[in-house]
Amino acid sequence: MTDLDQLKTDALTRIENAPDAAALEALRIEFLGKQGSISGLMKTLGGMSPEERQVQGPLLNGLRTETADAIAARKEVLENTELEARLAGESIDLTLPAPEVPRGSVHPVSQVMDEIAEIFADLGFAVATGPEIEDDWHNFTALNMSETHPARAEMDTFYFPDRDAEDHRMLLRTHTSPVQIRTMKAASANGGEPVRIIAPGRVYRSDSDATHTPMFHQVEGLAIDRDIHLGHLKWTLETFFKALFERDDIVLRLRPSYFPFTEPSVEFDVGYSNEGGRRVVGGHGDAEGHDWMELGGSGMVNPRVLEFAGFDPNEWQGFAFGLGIDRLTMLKYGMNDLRAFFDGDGRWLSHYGFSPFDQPTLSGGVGARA
Ligand code: FA5
Repeated sequence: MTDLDQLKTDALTRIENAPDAAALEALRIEFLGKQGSISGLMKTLGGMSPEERQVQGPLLNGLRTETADAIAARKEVLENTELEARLAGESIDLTLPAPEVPRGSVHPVSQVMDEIAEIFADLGFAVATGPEIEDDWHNFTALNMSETHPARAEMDTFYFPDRDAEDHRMLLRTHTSPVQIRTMKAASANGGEPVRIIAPGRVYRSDSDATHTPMFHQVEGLAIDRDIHLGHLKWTLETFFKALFERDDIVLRLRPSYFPFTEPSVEFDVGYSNEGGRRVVGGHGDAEGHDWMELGGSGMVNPRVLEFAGFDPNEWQGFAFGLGIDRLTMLKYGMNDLRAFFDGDGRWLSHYGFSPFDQPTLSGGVGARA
């Protein structure tokens, strides 16, 4: 065997056995790099006689090509092996069960707020909002409660120490009624236009026991037009409760009452019965085994309030109502402790909460029932 044959056998064997890309690269440098052994032999061609070069030239060229081809072939094998190993390691077993991801739930109060907005949207009411940090002008004065009005004291109010730029006392709104004022002012600024809004949201009163919490939820309703009367209010409330409780036998009782911002004022109750310790809405409250539950206050918007908000009371009238959403939620979903709503207990929420992907929808909607 010539030296050349020996070199070739040696090179091809080592290339064939190179364990990885780095070892293969080292061999390429060793044989074919600038200082490589085969490159060195190629350089000797220049010093040979033409006869010798004619013999050695093809041999050396052949050796160089074969070595380069062997390196390329080995490189491909190594790359394929590496790819296969990676694919095997990264394979996904689609039959494995998906890992459990803890999922939140929709709070019953949020659920009922959505249902309320849905029903009133069917009746043509838009949703309006207002700030929870209010000034006493919007919360009281514009609602016909002057500085000295006794009704101010009835709503135990959380006040801030500061006053705003117009020297109004700042407070946490005690009801959603200031949204009436803000909405009417915006509508009267355009020269006066009909209004139909509901305003759901948080309200605050410094008061806490089994049926009262310092923060609770109300929804305000307001309809202003040129020919609104108490009959519209009664129909609207009745239609709303029938849709919310998904029952046609809802009986509403309106009782004369007093709110400074409505005249006349009425409180409204719904009839319910007690079934197995659970209140079930429906039927006449005076019937055997039945009673009435107060759900909110309402009335025709006091002409003074219309004036405060920029409407001419000789031309415009309206009705307004405000009801407690938390009590409504208790009635609809059969719960009996208001305070549990705000404890943030995960077990309570997973029991009473609603899946964000599978919420109950109102069967039929208002159109089907009206
Ligand atoms: C008002 O807040 C009036 N703004 C309602 C109104 C609006 C009258 C528009 C006329 C026109 P009242 O203080 O009665 O009224 O509260 C209304 C409802 O909120 C109550 O019927 C009750 O359901 C609920 N509510 C009142 N205080 C609490 C409380 N501390 N915790 C839970 N719910 C409450």
